[in-house]
Amino acid sequence: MDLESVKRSFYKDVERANTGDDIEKIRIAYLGREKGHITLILRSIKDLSLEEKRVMGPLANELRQEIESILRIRQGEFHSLSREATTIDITMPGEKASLGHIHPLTQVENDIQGIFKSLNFAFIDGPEIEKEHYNFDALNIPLHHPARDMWDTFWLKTKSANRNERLLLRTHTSPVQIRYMETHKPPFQIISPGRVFRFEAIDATHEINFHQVEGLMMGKSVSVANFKYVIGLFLKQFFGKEVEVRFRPSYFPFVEPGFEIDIKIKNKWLEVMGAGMVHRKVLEGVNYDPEIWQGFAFGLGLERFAMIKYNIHDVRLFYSGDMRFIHQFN
Ligand code: FA5
Repeated sequence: MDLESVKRSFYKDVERANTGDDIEKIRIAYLGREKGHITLILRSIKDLSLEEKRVMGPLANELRQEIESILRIRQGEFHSLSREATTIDITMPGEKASLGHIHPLTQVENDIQGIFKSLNFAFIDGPEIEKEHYNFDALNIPLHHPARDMWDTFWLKTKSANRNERLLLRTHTSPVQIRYMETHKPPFQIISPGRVFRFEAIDATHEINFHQVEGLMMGKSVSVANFKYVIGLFLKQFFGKEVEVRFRPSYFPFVEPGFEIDIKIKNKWLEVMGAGMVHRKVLEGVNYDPEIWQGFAFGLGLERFAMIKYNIHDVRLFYSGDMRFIHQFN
């Protein structure tokens, strides 16, 4: 038989099959080691000319694979039908349901929230699509301020509906500070975790889409000492042990003084958050009297904390979709 007729007769036979046994018979008729139709064809290929071999070899193998997979599917169908028909043996061990689990980043976010809640911080949410005003201007970063270059921005083509303002994907969680202060009177302490976006080159410690947790504590006598104390408590609880921490002077337009905090892992410092005392211009912008109210703010990188806690060397793994990575956190 030639390939075409073998194929045609195979499909006819499969259509007629009514049981798993029928399928097994078809398997032997076509793929049987001695006289299976496909086996015979494959065996005869060696007698063909080189030209013919090149054509027939792949075609015959393709048909063999097609037949194998059809038979496997049909056999499976008959198998499950026959199982359904039998009575259930309740003494058999059950089939284990496979359960999903929390993504490591969500886990770290939950841990961080839990710690700050225990320190009496309230949890606040903010929008991922943000107005230019909240992401920049109200944070003392007006248009043409060179500090805008610190945050490479994804701008949206659409403008805000009511005021025709420019919209963007927020580059940090700091706009939540302004939104909250505009509508609340101090004293208070809040945290706001969320997704942020930056149009920058990706590498082992930088993603274009990552998460921050913003913190803001406002009161009449809040100082840098309070910040150091709160962050110290947080770090100790989060890592479950003392970690080596370094405060470095730094610049953010919305704080004064400003600093960055690094944690030492494997003898290398990794920057994990920016922080500082809220700038008086920001306070004035939300109608807080800077002579009365002062506060500290910080923005930490969630992925960086997860990387240190679980010893992960590359931030890109979190979004890789590689289940071998994700399942390690079951
Ligand atoms: C800020 O975004 C400031 N809004 C932080 C801040 C808040 C300062 C309040 C003062 C007061 P920065 O760009 O440094 O700062 O980002 C903060 C943290 O986010 C970094 O320390 C780092 O942990 C993390 N981070 C920054 N860029 C990336 C990135 N591309 N991928 C992953 N994590 C990042």
